[in-house]
Amino acid sequence: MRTQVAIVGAGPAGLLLGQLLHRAGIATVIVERQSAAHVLGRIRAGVLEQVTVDLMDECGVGTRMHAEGLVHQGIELLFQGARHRIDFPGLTGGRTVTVYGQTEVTRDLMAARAQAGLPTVYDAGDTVTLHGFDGSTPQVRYRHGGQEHVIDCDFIAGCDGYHGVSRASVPANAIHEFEKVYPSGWLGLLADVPPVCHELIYAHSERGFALCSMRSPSRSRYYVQVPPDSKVEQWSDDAFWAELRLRLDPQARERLVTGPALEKSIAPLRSFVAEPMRFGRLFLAGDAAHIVPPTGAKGLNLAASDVKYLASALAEHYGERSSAGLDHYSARALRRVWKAERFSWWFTMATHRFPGTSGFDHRIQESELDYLVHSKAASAALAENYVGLPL
Ligand code: FAS
Ligand code: PHB
Repeated sequence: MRTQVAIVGAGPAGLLLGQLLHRAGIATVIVERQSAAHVLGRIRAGVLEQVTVDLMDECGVGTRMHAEGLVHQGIELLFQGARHRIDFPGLTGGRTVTVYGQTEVTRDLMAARAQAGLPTVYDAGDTVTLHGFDGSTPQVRYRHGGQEHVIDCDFIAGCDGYHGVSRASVPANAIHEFEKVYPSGWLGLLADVPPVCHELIYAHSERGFALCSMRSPSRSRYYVQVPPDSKVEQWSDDAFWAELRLRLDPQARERLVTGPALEKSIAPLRSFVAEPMRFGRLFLAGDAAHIVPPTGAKGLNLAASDVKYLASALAEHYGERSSAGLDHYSARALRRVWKAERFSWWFTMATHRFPGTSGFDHRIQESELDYLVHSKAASAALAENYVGLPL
C-alpha cells in the first residue's frame, strides 16, 4: 500500500491530523493498536481551548460540539474553606473554554473519517514497526488478519501516545527526554449525576487535591488525588464519594449528588517532553512527544496545537514545495509545549499536597493561592494560560 502520510495512532492527535490532511487533499492511512471501541472506551480530557474548538470546526466536525458542548466562563478555586472564581472573559478580553469530553471529540472524528471512506486499520496490536524514516522512503509495517502489511509513504506521523512505538523507534542518542514524575495519581470517577456546580471546582485541601468537573448537565466527572501506588480496586464508589466530600466546602458537600460509577480509573501525574519532535521523515505529535499532569487541562489541547502546526507544514510541503514549515515544526511546537508544561507544573504544585512536604511548603501553597485570587495580574496569568495561549 502507498500513501503520502502514514499516521500511527487513532487517538485525538492521529484523527485530527488525518482529518486536516484529508481536507487539504493529502492522502493518509491510520494504523491503530486497539479496536475503535477500546479507543472510545477511554475516559480522559474534558476541557477544550478555543484553539481546539476552532480546529474541530476547521475539520468540519464541530456541529455536535457546538450543540452539546458547554461554554465555560470561569473556574472556581477552593482553599481554606472558601471558593474564589476566576473570570475568564473579564481577565482575557472575552475568552472562554468549552467542556466537551475527549471521548466525544474522538467519536466525531472517527465518524467523519469513516464517512469519507479513509483507510483506518484498527486492532493492529503491537505489530506496528517504523522503517527508513532517516532516509527518503519511510515505511510503516504491521500485521493484521494474519498477514504482513507494508505502507510505503512520504512521511510518518507518530501520534501513538506516551507508550507508543514511534518515539521508541528513534535511536536513543537522537532524542533528549525531560521528565518529572509526581508522587501522586488522580483517581477519576464518571457518573450520571448532575454536577455539583455549573463550573469546574479545583480544590486544595489538607487531605489533598480534588476536582469537580462534568461532561453535561446530567453527567459529572470527579477526581481525587491519591498516593502513587493506589489501585482502583481499593476504592469503592462509597469510599470515593466520602473522600471527595471531605475535600469540598459545605455548600458543595450539600449539593453533591452521588451515584454508581460508570467508569473509575487512576491516571499517573507526570511531566514529560521529548526533544526534538522530528527525526528525518518521522514527526511526533501529542502524547507521543509530551505529557502534562491533567491539572491544567492541557494534554488534549497540546495534541491539537501540534497537529495544527504539522498539518499546515505538510500542506505547505505538498502545495508550495517548501520544507520551511517541516523544518520549523519541532521548534515551533516545543515553544508552546514548554509553556503548557510550565503552567501545568505550576498549577499542580500550587494545588496538590504531596507526601514529604513540610508545614512551610503548605503555607507557601496557601499564600500562593491567596495571592492568586486577590491579585488581578496573577488571576489574569492563570486565566490566559487556562483558556490557552495563542498559537
Ligand atoms: P492518545 O494516547 O490519546 O492516543 C494514542 C493512540 O495511539 C491510542 O489510541 C493508542 O491505542 C495508539 N497506540 C499506542 N501505541 C500504538 C502502536 N504501537 N501502534 C499503533 N497505535 C498505537 N488530558 C487532559 O487534558 N485532561 C485529563 O483529565 C486527562 N486525563 C488523562 C487520563 C489518562 C489515563 C491518560 C493516559 C491521559 C489523560 N489526559 C488528560 C491526556 C490525554 O487527554 C492526552 O493528552 C490525549 O489523549 C492526547 O492524545 P494523543 O496524543 O492522540 O494520544
Ligand atoms: C475533566 O473533565 O476530565 C478534566 C477537566 C479539567 C482538568 C482535568 C480533567 O484540568
